[in-house]
Amino acid sequence: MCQNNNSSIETPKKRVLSCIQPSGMLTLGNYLGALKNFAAMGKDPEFECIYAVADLHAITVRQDPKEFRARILSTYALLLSIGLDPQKAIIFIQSHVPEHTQLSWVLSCYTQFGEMSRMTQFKDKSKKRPENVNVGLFSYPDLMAADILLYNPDYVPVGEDQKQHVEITRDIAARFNGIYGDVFKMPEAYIPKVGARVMSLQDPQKKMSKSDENPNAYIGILDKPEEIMRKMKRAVTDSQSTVEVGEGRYGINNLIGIYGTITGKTADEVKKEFEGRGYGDFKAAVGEAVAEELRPIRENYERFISDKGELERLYRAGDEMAEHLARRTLRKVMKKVGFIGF
Ligand code: ATP
Ligand code: LTN
Repeated sequence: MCQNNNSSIETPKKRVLSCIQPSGMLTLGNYLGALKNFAAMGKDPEFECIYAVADLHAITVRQDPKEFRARILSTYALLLSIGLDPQKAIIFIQSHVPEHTQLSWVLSCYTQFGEMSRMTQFKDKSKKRPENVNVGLFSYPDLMAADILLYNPDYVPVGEDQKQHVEITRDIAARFNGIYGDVFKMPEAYIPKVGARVMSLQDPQKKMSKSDENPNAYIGILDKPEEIMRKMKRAVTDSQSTVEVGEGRYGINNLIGIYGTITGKTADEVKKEFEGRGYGDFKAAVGEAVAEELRPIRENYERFISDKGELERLYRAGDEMAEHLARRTLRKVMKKVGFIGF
C-alpha cells in the first residue's frame, strides 16, 4: 500500500506557552482560568505546548526556603496531574533555564519606565504589600516577556488578569523587531471565554486568590470533596432566590460561571435546571461538579508527588528541551544587539 508520507504539506503546529507561579496552593480560579486550558491544548494535536513553573517570579514575594522548595515540586507535579503528557509537552522549571533571566535584562533595556508604571498588577500588589515593593515586582513583566519571547509561541493561555502583561510583551517585541528586524514572533493571549475570572466565594467582587487570608474564599485544587462541599455551602450569595445571572448578583453570577464552565451548560440552561429550587440545591450541585472535576487531578497528584525520583527525571528532561529552544533565541538576540562571542 502506498503511504502518504508527505509531512511537508501538513500545517505546522501552533505553539503554546504558559507558566504558573508556585506561590501558594493553586485554586479553582487558577484551574478554570489557566490550567484547564493548558490541559485541553496539551491534548490537542494541533498544538505544541510548553509549560513552566515560574519559580523566579514567585520570589517577588518573600518565600520560606523550605516551603518554597516543596511548592516548586508540587506545582510541577500538578502540571503533570492535570493530564499533560511530558512526552508530548515540554514541562520545565523556569529557574533551571538561565536564558530567561538573561533575556529579561536585555528586554528591560527596551522597556520604558512609563509603560511599566501602568501595569495594574504592580499597582495592586504594591498596595497589598506596602512593606515589600521590590524592584523585581516592578520589572516582573520583563521576565514574563522573556519567558514568552524565548519560545516564539503563537498563543499564551492565561486568565484575564494577565492580559495586560501579554500586551506589554507584544509592545516590547514590536519595538525590538522594529530596530533589529523580525527576531520575535508576536504572541497572542488566549483567554478562556468562561472561567477567565473566578471570584472569591466570600467576597465575590474580588478575584479568587490563593493568597487570600480566608481559606473559605477559595477552593484549592487539592481540596477534598467534603471541604469543597463545605466551602460551597458557605459561599456568599444574595437575598433573592432565583438561580439566574443578574446585574450586581456577584455571588450567584460567580457560581453560575463555575458550574457552567465545568458542565458546559449555558446560563439559560442552568437557570432552567434550577427553576423552582433553592440556593441550597444549587450550591450542592456546584460543589459536586467541582469535586468530580478535581477528583482525578487529586488522585494523579498523589501518585506523582510520591515518586520524587521520577519527578526529577521528568523536569530534567523538560529543562533540557526548553533550554535547547531558549538558547537559540537568546543567541540571535545577543548577536543582533551587537554582543560578541555568541
Ligand atoms: P495571586 O492570587 O496570589 O495573586 P494568581 O493566582 O493570580 O496569584 P498565578 O498563580 O500566577 O497568580 O496565576 C496563574 C494563572 O491563573 C494565570 O494565568 C491567572 O490569570 C490565572 N488565574 C489566577 N486567578 C484566577 C481567577 N480567580 N480566575 C481565573 N483565572 C485566574
Ligand atoms: N505572571 C503570570 C505567570 C507567568 C506567565 C509567564 C504566564 C510567568 N511567566 C509567561 C504566561 C506566560 C501570572 O502571574 N499568572
